[in-house]
Amino acid sequence: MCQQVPAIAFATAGPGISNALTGLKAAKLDGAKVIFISSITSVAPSGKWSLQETTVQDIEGLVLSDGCGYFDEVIIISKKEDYHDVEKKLRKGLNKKEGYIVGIFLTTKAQQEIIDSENDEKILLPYDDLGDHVKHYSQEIADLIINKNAIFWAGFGARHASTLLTQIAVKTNSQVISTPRGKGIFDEKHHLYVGTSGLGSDTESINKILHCPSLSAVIIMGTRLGELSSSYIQNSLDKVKVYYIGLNVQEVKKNLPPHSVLIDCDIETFITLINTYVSEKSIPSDHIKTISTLCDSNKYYSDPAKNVCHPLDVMRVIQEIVIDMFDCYVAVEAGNSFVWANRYLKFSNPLRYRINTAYGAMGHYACGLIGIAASKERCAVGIIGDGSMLMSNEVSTAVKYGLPAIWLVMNDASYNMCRQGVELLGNAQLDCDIPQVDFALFGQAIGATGYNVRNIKELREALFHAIEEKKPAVINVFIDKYVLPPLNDRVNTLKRLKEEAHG
Ligand SMILES: Cc1ncc(C[n+]2csc(CCOP(=O)(O)OP(=O)(O)O)c2C)c(N)n1
Ligand SMILES: [Mg+2]
Repeated sequence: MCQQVPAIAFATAGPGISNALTGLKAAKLDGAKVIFISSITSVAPSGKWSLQETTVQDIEGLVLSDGCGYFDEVIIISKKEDYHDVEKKLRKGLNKKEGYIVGIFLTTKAQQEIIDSENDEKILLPYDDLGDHVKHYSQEIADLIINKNAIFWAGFGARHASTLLTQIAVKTNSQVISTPRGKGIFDEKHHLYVGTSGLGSDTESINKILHCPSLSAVIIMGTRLGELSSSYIQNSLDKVKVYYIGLNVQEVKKNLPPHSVLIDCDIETFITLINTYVSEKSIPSDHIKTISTLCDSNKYYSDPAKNVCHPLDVMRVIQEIVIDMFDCYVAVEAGNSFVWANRYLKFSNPLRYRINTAYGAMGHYACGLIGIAASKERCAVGIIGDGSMLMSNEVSTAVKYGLPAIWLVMNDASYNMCRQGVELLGNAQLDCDIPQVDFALFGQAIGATGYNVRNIKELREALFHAIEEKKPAVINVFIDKYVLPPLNDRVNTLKRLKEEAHG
């Protein structure tokens, strides 16, 4: 997805398809390009109740005319001639920069037919034509960032514009906010970085900057500003100009203040245009301060008497070893890991941090970690809750293919985000306990290296060793379940939504 290359996934009929739906929906919401290929059994139900029977009817319900289903398009192949249209449809769909999830389903009859390949022409992505309004707005925005005070707010869609965005922000002294998926597009240690918006964010300080009287514009790009990406703080931007740049303006429209200017353009192209108006201006090096990370403090939070790690110390060691020392990929799972990592980890490079804020399915990265590790370029470290790890994982696949994937399990014997969320909302307690699991043993049983960690020294050693080894590993970190993560933002959003619903 990061390289804009489509992925192909295969599954069997019946449960193969239904098990894939969560992943496909998440991919759709993330703007990925996936060609999903599966068998189906027949066009209509046979009436014989055969095992795993899957029909055209079952599949057609997965795509909706308003674009909100599991697929953008499904293609049913029930006879040889049905292949004729496939190439045309794939060319059209894969040319869309905003993502495309297509399902190709072959009936049992079609699976037995062999077709000749007639065309091996490459599928090329066309370049966008620049309309006059795009040129006009690029000049207007350039003028604002050069002569006034404007802020960039970048999401994952801006990842390919990282270098240019950085140059422009530094040259014009413009501050940058990022969404969780946009972390690292602009160096989070740079003094112009404001912080990460959405779940876990420090909304108070971000809001202070967004409502500073001298601010004239907010330039948003590459994010749909969904709840976990924004906490909907954009709705309060009524005193400044708001610009949205991206190829999906219609999708985002309702989630922006009404006075926003929507610029339907590829972000990289638009940023390149802005850059042509921004003159070369170097900032003297002594003006460049950096933001400190958890590692810059002498303070540790774990209480040795408790024999468990404080989550902030875990984040500190991840910052120190996983990010700053080894520049690994980091993926975080739904649950408290989302909150701790969004707020406290700082990335200086794009495409290192992965989080699925749109769908937030537990198991997303306990499984998806292997996809990131498959490049074998660098280790992929997943920060995964114990509940998610028990729900599903792909440690065995990593062992089979010798992938450099490390599952760092935040073991609090609890569905803790639910436990603490319910408490913070003032609702009656739910049973969120999970029996404590020895995930080191679990990892070893599958063939990975397993580590049990109860303090920061052990965590440092385990992480260092696992990353150096570049083999599948499960690091079971016992953490303090009573510490509250910075969840207030989400809690307040939920309270506000509840109030709005009740008028
Ligand atoms: C498939 C799925 N089921 C349920 C949820 C709702 N949910 C979100 S976080 C969470 C608890 C996660 O527990 P754990 O993985 O142990 O993480 P923790 O919050 O304890 O760190 C649940 C049940 C979800 N996001 N996805
Ligand atoms: Mg847990």
